[in-house]
This record gives sequence, C-alpha cells and structure tokens, in this order.
Amino acid sequence: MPPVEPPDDDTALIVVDVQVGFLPGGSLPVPEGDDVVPIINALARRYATVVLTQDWHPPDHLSFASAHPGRAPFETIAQPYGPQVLWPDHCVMGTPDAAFAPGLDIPHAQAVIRKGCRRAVDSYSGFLEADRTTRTGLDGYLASRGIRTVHLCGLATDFCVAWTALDARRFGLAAAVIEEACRGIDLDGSLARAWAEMEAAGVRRIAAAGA
Ligand code: VGL
Ligand code: ZN
Repeated sequence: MPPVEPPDDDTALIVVDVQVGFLPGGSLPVPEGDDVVPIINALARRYATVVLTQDWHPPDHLSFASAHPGRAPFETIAQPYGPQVLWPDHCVMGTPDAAFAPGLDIPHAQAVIRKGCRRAVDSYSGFLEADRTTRTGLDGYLASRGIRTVHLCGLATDFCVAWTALDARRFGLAAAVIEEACRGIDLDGSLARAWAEMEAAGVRRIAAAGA
C-alpha cells in the first residue's frame, strides 16, 4: 500500500445536510435554511476536497415522533444510546424531501456520506452514529486522502453541524465551523449549548472570508 500523500491542500469542506427537508417548505424546516445555499456554492469553489452529508432515514425511523404513539415532535425520549429528540418525519431515503437543495451547485464534490440509515439508531454526526460506535466511513475517507483539517457548513448548526464538528475533533482533525454558512434550529437553547460545546472541544468559529 502506498503511504498517504498529503494533498496540496489538506483541508476539506464538509457540507452538512443541505437538503430539501431542511429548507423552508420542507418537513423539518430550519429558519432561513435556504440562505446558506448561495453562500455554500461560492465557498465550495475554494476547496479541492468537498464531502456532502445527507440525512437518509428509513420510513419508520425511530427519530420520527410518528414511530412513537402518543409522542409529539420536539419531545425527547430515552433510547439505549441516550436521549433522542423526536422529529417530524423527514428526509426519508429516496424521497424528494431527502434530495439535496435544488440550488446546491457543487459539481466537484467527490463523496456523499448518507447517515441515519438504520431504523434503530439516529446519526446527527457524519462520522459516528448515535450509538457512538458505528462509523460511517468518513474518518477513513478523509485519512486516506491526507486531510488534516475540516471546515464545516450547512444545516443545522446545533445538531448535525455541531455533532459532525465535535466528532472531527474526536478523530484528531482540526475543525472550524463557518458561521455565516450555517443556520440553526435552536430548540430549548440548543444553539448556545452547541457553540459552547464546540468551543470547549477546540472547534474554531470562522468567517467565510478567512476560510
Ligand atoms: C438534523 C434533526 C434531525 C440536522 C437531522 O441535519 O441537523 N436535525 N435530523
Ligand atoms: Zn434526521
């Protein structure tokens, strides 16, 4: 096996869950979620390595409130792996709601990581499922391409962007979130909590101009 050659630029951009379901009019709309699309299109042109993540659930996924009689969206329940927020049905695999935003224009992206595909485990993170054990393969992909730093953008800041950034640190990568290229859900203070956790873990908060 040849050694991993560091690329000229060892920084990758991870574009998290910029999907129809998370835009206004989608099943789990993130306020102003559509605003990030042109920002990310411009940003992505600066990176040779771009990975897209895609929330991709089976129709009876356990993160859906509809799978739990008597429960409503945005309640939290206990699961074997920890607390689980219940969501409206969203991003069901193969449906238009799960497709990338129609305006997303990143033809040079070379990898798509789908996550949340197993019925009994959610995955906010692009690296590790909520059981904190099952890997998506993203860590191996980045390592084998010599990537040492990831920049993150997309939806939602306080869920999938934050979990992916925190896991990047767990896998030994430098990580920075491009704030203006993200939007949050902010459920019961989740946005401030996510920024605090990211800061404590050494995730940098940067502007696109400095990316
Ligand atoms: C997300 C809630 C449920 C996200 C995905 O992309 O942030 N949030 N599934
Ligand atoms: Zn989801």
